[in-house]
Amino acid sequence: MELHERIPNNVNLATNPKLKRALEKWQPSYFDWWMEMGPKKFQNEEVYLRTTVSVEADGWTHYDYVKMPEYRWGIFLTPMDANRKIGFGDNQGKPVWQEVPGEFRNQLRRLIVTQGDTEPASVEQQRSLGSTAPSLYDLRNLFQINVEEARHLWSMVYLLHSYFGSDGRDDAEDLLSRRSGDADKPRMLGAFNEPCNDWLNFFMFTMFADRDGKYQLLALSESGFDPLARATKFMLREEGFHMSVGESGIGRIVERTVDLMRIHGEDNVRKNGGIDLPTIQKYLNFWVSLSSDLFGGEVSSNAAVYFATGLKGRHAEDRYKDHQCLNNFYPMKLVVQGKLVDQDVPMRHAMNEVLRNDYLGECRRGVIRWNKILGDAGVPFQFSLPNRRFFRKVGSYADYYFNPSGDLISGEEWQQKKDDWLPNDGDRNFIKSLMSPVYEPGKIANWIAPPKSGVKGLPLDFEYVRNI
Ligand code: BYC
Ligand code: FE
Ligand code: FE
Repeated sequence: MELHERIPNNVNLATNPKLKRALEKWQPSYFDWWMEMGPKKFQNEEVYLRTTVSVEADGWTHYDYVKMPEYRWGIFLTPMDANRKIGFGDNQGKPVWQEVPGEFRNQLRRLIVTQGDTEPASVEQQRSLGSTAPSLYDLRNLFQINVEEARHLWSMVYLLHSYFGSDGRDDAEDLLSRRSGDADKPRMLGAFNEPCNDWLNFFMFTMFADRDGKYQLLALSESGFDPLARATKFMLREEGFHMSVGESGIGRIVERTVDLMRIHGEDNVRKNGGIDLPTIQKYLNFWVSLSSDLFGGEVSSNAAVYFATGLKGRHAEDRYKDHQCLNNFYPMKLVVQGKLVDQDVPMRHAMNEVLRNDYLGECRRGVIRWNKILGDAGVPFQFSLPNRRFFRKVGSYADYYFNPSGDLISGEEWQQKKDDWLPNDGDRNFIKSLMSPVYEPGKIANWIAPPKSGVKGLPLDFEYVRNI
């Protein structure tokens, strides 16, 4: 490990002066980006953060106070397995690639750039949230996620610089010049251009969009391009925390809402400064749909090529017997002449849907845990995942209207009902009205319950962010 380095890493930067120079040249642009587009304010405060310092199973992190601009963003890949073979597709059984195969260069570059683009995008989306944090504990968690997403950017930039020459260096610059939500230079994928400017959005984002991150990383960590597999495998270690912030955040909101209902009666949640359950359901509908779009089209020739070439696999390929998928089909409902009909799609073309299906299964398990909070409190309301066809902007369903149960409906019906299904201006303004900061150690905003425990066994009233 080379922790004394300017760029902590386990990729032998010290012995590769050309690469080191290239990354050190990119570094100042990165800092400019961080100061311009990273968390608004709070750059001089001391935040109790975990820093990734090695790839060992235990002791890979270090916890301490650090000012965010002094966070040591490093490059870490899981250790190489010299015998690793490509696990699927037309090249199954051949040794994995340590260099970019020329014939797949463009596809590989596109996958890495797309993955890389989401990381800074999420930091940009979340940059204003510090000014309305419900507690110091939550403020610290926000910044933890922000610095780690920025480290994920470093990971992808390392791959671009190491393996894609001057094209890769241009890509790395571009990753710093696109901006979430910008009309002229937007981020690449839909969900990463949506505002994420209140904490209900933030928790939904980390629950559902970061979980897309997890599944995409799982698929990329099967890649036959070994450096990509090793980089993404390591990123997955950090990802667990991001999703737990989302799931527990929503859980804490639900707990608080249930409390307010018990104290003041069912219909008075908003009046008493809490978030009513139907509003939570609407935000859930919104972010599940947007995040489902991140998996790409249901029927995708790109996905088929990624699988055939061995560039991007299925989540946990080991679970499957057949790693070729040449003779099987995936059943889907598709719209044909204005009607939903059952169709069998050749499996390789259905790989986006295979991954999305696994993802939605895990989302459903989260919803069940929130419903348990309601059930235990005797509240007769249950959250549900919207159908995968609901409110889609990408793929086979994008040109049609569906209700949350997945039935095809008319445009008029959509117009009439959409405000019951998705957050409307009134909902968004109400949520905004709840957002005021609580920076006193141990104190918490009215609309959310405290967490079960603090960070790393520390008490809740620990000063997670110092010198505010
Ligand atoms: N928005 O053939 P298809 C994360 C386009 S998140 C707008 O299915 P493809 C994180 C697509 O470009 C994980 N456009 O596309 C989370 C294509 O356009 P063209 C990020 C979209 O490329 C939280 C057309 O639709 N990682 O890490 O096979 C915080 C046809 O679609 C969208 C990855 O995404 C969209 N959502 O599949 C921080 C992994 N989706 O070429 C971080 C790498 C599709 O016809 N990326 N289009 O003009 C991929 O594997 C694939 O690019 C995708 C899309 C699965 C995303
Ligand atoms: Fe990430
Ligand atoms: Fe994440």
